[in-house]
Amino acid sequence: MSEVAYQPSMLDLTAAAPSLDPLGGRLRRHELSRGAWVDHLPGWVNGSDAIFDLLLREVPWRAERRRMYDNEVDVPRLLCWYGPDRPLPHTLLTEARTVLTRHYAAELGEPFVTAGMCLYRSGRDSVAWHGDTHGRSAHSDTMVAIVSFGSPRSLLLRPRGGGASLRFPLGHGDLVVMGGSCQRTWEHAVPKTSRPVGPRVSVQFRPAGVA
Ligand SMILES: O=C(O)CCC(=O)C(=O)O
Repeated sequence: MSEVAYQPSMLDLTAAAPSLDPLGGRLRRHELSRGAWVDHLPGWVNGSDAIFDLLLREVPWRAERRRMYDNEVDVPRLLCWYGPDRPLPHTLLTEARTVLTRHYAAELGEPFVTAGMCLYRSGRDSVAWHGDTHGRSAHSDTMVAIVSFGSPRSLLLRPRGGGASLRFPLGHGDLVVMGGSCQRTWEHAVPKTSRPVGPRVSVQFRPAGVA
């Protein structure tokens, strides 16, 4: 983690205990094509510094490798998976999952249960274009809710099969929810950047059987 240069007080100067803004009212829905949508709420989490600091220090981040043609390459970010029974590293994340489950209950019809975490150490870390199509999301509508901490990065979305991409800025404490058919009919990516950015942690809440 030598690339992780992080100064907590530079990001969120509210020293208050972490808290969540109400979701009602400010959450803005962007309807995409083919039954996909994205909800976006900048600054959902207040006091994000404490959470970000804890995530950087306490999450047992793991480097992974993946096959690419005939080679094995490093996955360009660190990862950690919290299954349904694994306690989350900060109570505010548990609260966030409960609030999201309650807010989307009528539309989603099931709780958010897992939390995938990614650490982008610098602008060289990224995730390539993909949809979360392992499991039920390959054929059914679902939701993936992302809470972002640390340096701002862009989440890009583009329709599968081609089309203009959309950019959602993901800043410290921001919420993005990809819903409807988004995982099967659109793809998303966090591209590398040559800007000198610090670390970013993404926390993705998903229902059971969606990955
Ligand atoms: O960094 C993010 O917020 C997106 C992560 C993502 O797309 C994934 O892990 O599947």
